[in-house]
Amino acid sequence: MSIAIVPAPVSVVPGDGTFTLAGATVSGPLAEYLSETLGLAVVESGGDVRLELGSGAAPGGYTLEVAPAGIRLAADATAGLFAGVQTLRQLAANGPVPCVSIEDHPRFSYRGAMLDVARHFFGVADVKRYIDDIALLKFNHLHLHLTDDQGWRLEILSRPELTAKGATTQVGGGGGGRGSGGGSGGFDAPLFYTQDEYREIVAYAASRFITIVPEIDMPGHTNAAIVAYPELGDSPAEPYEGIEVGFSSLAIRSESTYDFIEDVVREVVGLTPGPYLHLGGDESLSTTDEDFLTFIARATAIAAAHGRTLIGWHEMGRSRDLPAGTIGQYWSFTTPQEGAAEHTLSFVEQGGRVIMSPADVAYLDIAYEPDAALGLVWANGPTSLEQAYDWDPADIVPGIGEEQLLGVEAPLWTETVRSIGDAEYLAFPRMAAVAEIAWSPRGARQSFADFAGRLGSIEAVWDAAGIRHRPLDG
Ligand code: TNX
Repeated sequence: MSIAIVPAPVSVVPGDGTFTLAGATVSGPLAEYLSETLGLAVVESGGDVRLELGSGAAPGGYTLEVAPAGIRLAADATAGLFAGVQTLRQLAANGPVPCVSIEDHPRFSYRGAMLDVARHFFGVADVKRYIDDIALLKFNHLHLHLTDDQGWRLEILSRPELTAKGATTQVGGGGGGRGSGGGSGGFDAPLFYTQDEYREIVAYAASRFITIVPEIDMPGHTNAAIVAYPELGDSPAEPYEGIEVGFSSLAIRSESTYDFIEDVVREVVGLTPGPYLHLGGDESLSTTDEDFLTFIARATAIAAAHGRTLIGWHEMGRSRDLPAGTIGQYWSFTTPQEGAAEHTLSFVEQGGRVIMSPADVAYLDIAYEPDAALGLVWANGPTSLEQAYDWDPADIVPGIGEEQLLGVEAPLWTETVRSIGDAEYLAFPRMAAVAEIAWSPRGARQSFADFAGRLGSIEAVWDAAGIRHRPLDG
């Protein structure tokens, strides 16, 4: 019996025979979750499937032993057990569980997905679904792009107009449609998260061992904030439903801009338990170079005073005044374009590390093929599954290797994405390719053909969970 797991584990030693899940019991931490996902009956202790803490497995990792008489899954921390459960779900997807001995641990501690809820809004139920989708592939961070020109999506109590006036629009209009990502009409619900809803997302993510990384993009991508509070801009702004970028900027020389950042950061940090805060910094094409540097130094200092590790898109590395340890997120191509390598190295020189999201391979919003109804075509796109698999984050920027990398992230921008089903179609199967790059140590990865051959097993899980995906042979 073949054993196919995505992302590829560190070591897989097949055994003889199978274990039958039907009628089996489960005990230990996460027993309830296994009961929900695989239908096992929970028992106090001594289950046929035993989940155990304290194994000596590597950080974030697990060991899984499947024998005809029972299954033992062990890890040092519950997050490792959770990763092992995802492996077990794949092993169980195609009938009896094959006997096997697996040792596994992640290559990178930061394995991220990003959802843009600004261009099109996605309600709480949709975000929870995406959280479950990415958990299956052992992602452990969800970056939410919460603000952009088209909308401000998080309630800020000290700045009520941000959502009263700045959240009424999204790409292509169609306000309302909450829960379906908009565009379907018929509903009249607001296109933002109340603070309670955001807390609900954070808690749900935590139950899947996923850390929410909130992004408040600045000084560009701020049209919606300026619609809400005109004093934040140098000129008045109108609500925007198009897909151009680079036309907005906060007023750099006005003190009210920095009061605003203080208010927003204070509230976002108060709502978000994770260690990271993403401040954007990309595509500030309407901000002069001098103003950009002035702004980044002040804005990052305000944010860092709230005790979080900051993340910025790689353009932020133009600044040499970053708080120590600020993380750079690289979104140029696998061959770095103008300035991108230098700007990314600047984070490392200032004591930080790097998250790799090369747009020509890791952007899930790029179309799969020319003339596709879904997805953008730029970044050398279309982007095939093979292209999404065939790269390595340690080979992109000279001077940024394994040690300098915090991890890898697959962003999904939503200019063309109007429903969570559309999001899933663009994400799967390419997100499985990025997951393997983020999780599997280099030595555990083989050829694209080997990867593609293993995808059938995870497809069975996608189908059982009702996750939309592009046909694997398409
Ligand atoms: C570039 S990536 C952007 C986004 C767009 C995306 C579309 C980045 C930091 N900025 O504003 O949505 O391309 O693929």
